[in-house]
Amino acid sequence: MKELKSLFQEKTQHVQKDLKDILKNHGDLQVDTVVLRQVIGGMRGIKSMFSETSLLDPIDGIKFRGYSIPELRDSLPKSSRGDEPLPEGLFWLMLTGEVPSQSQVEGLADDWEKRSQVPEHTYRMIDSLPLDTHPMTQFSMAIASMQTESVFAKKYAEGISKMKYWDPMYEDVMNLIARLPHIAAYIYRRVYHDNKQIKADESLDWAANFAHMLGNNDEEFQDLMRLYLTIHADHEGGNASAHTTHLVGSTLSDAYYSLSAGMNALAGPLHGLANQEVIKFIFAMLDEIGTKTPTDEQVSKFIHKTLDEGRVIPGYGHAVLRQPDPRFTAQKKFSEKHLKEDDLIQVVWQLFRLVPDILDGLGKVKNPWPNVDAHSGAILVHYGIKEYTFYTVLFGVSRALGVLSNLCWARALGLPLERPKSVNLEWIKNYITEN
Ligand code: AMX
Repeated sequence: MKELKSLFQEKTQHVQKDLKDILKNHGDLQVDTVVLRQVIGGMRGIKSMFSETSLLDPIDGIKFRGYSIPELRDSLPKSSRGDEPLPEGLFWLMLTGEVPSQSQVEGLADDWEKRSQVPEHTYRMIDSLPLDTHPMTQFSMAIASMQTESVFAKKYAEGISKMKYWDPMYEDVMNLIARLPHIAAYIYRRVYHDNKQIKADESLDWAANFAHMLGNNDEEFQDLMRLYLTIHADHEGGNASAHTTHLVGSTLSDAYYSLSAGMNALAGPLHGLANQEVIKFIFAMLDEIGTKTPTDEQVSKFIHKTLDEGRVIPGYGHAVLRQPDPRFTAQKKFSEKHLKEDDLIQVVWQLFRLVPDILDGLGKVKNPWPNVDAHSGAILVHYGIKEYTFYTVLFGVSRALGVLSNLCWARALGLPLERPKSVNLEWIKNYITEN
């Protein structure tokens, strides 16, 4: 899509100029201090990365180019058959900083449709894996297997100038995003539906076509997928999947290597896998209590038991957020509109009433509120996607939009190889003695 590509290039030139001036005139201005707790404790909160696509506020939650989730739901173009924003629009916004018009998102959807041919060997590679291979493993390997198609890797081998890196990176990113729903749906149908594959419907937008290929043509489900794929896309640069993708990309690995690595980070239970862990937790609780409609007392007892066993309550807590996650709230609003009679949704809301006070009572949890993963599983179960080991793949398809637009920016701005400094225990002890 020429229009998006040239707009992106134009925008990057302005930012490039700004960054150059900033580095020249203010490069030594201090933005943060680092204490030993952060060195040992996962670098929490250290301001040390540059990412244009979104910014996370502990209270207000994520803002994509200044737009909060409720604002996105109001401002981004929608399908004529739904009320939720089209993820194509969010990608455009992240890449350019501008809210696209209806015809621009339709053009982008058409472009992705044209680029969506998955190489045959990727399907053969997926087919060679045992059926019980975790869907995230299949997804990450499928992405890496398409590296054979990388335009960036080919151009780099030919000796392209570093001023032009952004161009083949943009092509890889567009091709990759176009193919992800096809790969994800293929994995889903292969593992859970006897490999009965469903052909793409070219008339549908990116998210609705994904819903169709998964096997559900309900318009409400298609709209859910638009919302889901929008709200999971980005959470600024420091979260594990975004940071991993960026780190790998900073070595000039192409988009396929970088995204595959990012997906491996998303597959961890403290990150994207939490969405599968939440529904497992709810099912285990209902199973043990023996009812679909437990009392508050029964639920509280189960939460306490889980904590006493030294386990976390999945879907609650966050490294940055200090309020209920607006992505949770957006899913709650969707459920209030469409699914409020559903027993499982009621349990999600019951947990929302009970868990925060219990976590607060532990006296150590910095954020007792629900995150994005606390709600999604129960909604998916309602629409027939009950196979929860697949949930993180859905998250991954969405997260690709954010981390890959970031990768385009990184190459356009010539951001360098990431290389923070690590220290050992001896260094820390000496430092303490000296200070
Ligand atoms: N249940 C029980 N204990 C929790 C908790 C939860 N949901 N969230 C935090 N804690 C505990 C931590 O384990 C830690 O305990 P410790 O001192 O004994 O090790 C203590 O509270 C302090 O942790 P924190 O500073 O509040 O959180 P963090 O920044 O270290 O970790 C997170 C953040 C998300 C990993 C953590 O809240 C957690 O494990 N939550 C459950 C898993 C989850 O929902 N992950 C998804 C996050 C969103 C995403 O990436 N998709």
